[in-house]
Amino acid sequence: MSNHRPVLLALLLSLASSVAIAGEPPEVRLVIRDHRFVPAQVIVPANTKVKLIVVNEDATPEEFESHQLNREKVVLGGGTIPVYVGPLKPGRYPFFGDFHPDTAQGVLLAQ
Ligand SMILES: [Cu+2]
Repeated sequence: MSNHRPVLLALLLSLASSVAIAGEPPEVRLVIRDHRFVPAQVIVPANTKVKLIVVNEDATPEEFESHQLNREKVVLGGGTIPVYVGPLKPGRYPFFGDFHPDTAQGVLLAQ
């Protein structure tokens, strides 16, 4: 039976790669408006890579930042950036706008 091993390995590899190709990360839209996140609470699937699409409707730059998510990324006024997060364990992951932390506060819920 040992001569079947290469076939089995090839089959497993092709399965793994087809899953990766089919698995486009789900996209979740997050808007910055008047130096606040809209919505302020974002629900994403746990244990899955997620693409946050951060849209800054303000004229001024903002920085999406989260210590728990280990992310820090500037989005220019009127700009849009992708922020990939996860796979995350179920839980709460606060984030904030580092340029307007008094108002720009949010939390990502992975569930
Ligand atoms: Cu920062």
